[in-house]
Amino acid sequence: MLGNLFKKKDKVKDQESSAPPEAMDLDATEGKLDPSINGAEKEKRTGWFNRLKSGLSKTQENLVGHIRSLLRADRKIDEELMEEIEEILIQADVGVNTTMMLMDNVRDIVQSKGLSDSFDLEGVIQQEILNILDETDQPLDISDHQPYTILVLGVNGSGKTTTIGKLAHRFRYEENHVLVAAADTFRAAASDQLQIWCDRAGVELIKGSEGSDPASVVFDAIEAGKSRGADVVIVDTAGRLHTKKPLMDELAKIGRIMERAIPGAPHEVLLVIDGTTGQNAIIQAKIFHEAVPITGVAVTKLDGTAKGGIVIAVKHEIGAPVKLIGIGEQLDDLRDFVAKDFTDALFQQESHPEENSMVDE
Ligand SMILES: Nc1nc2c(ncn2[C@@H]2O[C@H](COP(=O)(O)OP(=O)(O)O)[C@@H](O)[C@H]2O)c(=O)[nH]1
Ligand SMILES: [Mg+2]
Repeated sequence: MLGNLFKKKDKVKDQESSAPPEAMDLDATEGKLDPSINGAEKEKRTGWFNRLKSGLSKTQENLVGHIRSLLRADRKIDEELMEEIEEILIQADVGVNTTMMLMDNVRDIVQSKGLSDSFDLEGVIQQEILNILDETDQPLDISDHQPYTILVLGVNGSGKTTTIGKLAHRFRYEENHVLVAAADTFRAAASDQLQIWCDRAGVELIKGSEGSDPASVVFDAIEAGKSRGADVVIVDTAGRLHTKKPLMDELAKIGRIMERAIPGAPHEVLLVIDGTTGQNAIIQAKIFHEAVPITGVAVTKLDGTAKGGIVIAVKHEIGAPVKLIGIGEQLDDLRDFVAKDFTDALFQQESHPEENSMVDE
C-alpha cells in the first residue's frame, strides 16, 4: 500500500535531492519483509522500518512500555488493572472517548475468551488499536486526476510547509510534474521558507506579492498546472487561528476557487496536525473541517513526542483518515500511514536480528 503514492511511475530520473524515499519499498500490507525480495531490497525495507520505530520510540516507551510494566506473571486481570491501562492510554493522548471505547472492547474480549493472565492483554490491546486504525489505510494517490490538487490546512507551526516540501520531494522523485502554490501571502517569510523547500525538492513555486489575495495565487497556480500538464498542484495556506473567522472565510474561498478552476477540486484537503499539541489538535481539526471538509490528516512531529496516541484519537474523533505521518525534519521523513506498520513499530519488542546493523539514525 505504501507504494500507492509512488505507483504512477517507478523509475528514478533527475534525482536532485537527498536519499530516496525508502518508504516505497516496504510491503505495507503485511508490515513485514517479503521473503522473495533480494538482499538490497531487504536492507532498504528493514532500514525503513527501523526509521519508523526510532521515530516512534518516545511513544513506544510511554505507551507500550508503561502498559508492559503492568503486565506481570503475578498480576491478574481485574478492574484495577484495566483502569491503570486506561490512565496510560489517556496520558499518551489517545483521548478519553477513544480510550473508553478501546478498553470496552478489550473487556469484552477478556470476558468472551475467559482471559485471566495479564500477559495476554498486550496482544489484545495491540489488536484493538489496530482495529481502530485499520480502516484508515488510505494512502494519498494522485493518479486519479491530472492535475491532482491538494489543499493543505493547519494552524501556524503545525508543519504545513515542511510537509509540503517533503511531499513535493516524493512526487518529484516519482517523475511527477509538481507545482506548489504559496497561498500564505500574509508574511513574505512564509513564501521564502516554502521557496527553500521547493528548491530542495526541485519543484516550481507559484507565488503572489506580499499581501496579495491568496485565492488569486491559487487560481493562477491551478491554471498554470492545467496549461503545463502538471501532475499535482499543492497549495500551502496561512494558519493564523487568532484571526479565526477571516482565516476560515479565506480557506473556504480558496476551496471554491479551486472547484471553479477544476470541478471536483480540491481532490485532497489535507489537515496538518502537530502530534505534540495533544487533544487541542482535535478541536482545531473540527474548526477547519467546518471551513473546508477534510479528506485526510497528516500528523507531524511524532518523533518529538511521547504522546503519539493522538494518531488513534484522530481517527476515532475526527473520522478523517490519517494518511501521512511526519517523523523528522528531513526531506524523506514523511511516511504514508499504514496502521499495521504503526502498531508493529509501537509494539515490537526487539529488533529483528538483521535489523541491527541497519539502523540509520
Ligand atoms: N521533529 C519534527 N519537526 C517537524 C516535523 N514537521 C515539521 N517540523 C518542524 O516544525 C516547525 C514548523 O513547521 P512549518 O512547516 O514551518 O509549519 P507551518 O507553520 O504549518 O507551515 C519547523 O521547525 C519544522 O522543521 C516533523 O515531522 N518532525
Ligand atoms: Mg508555513
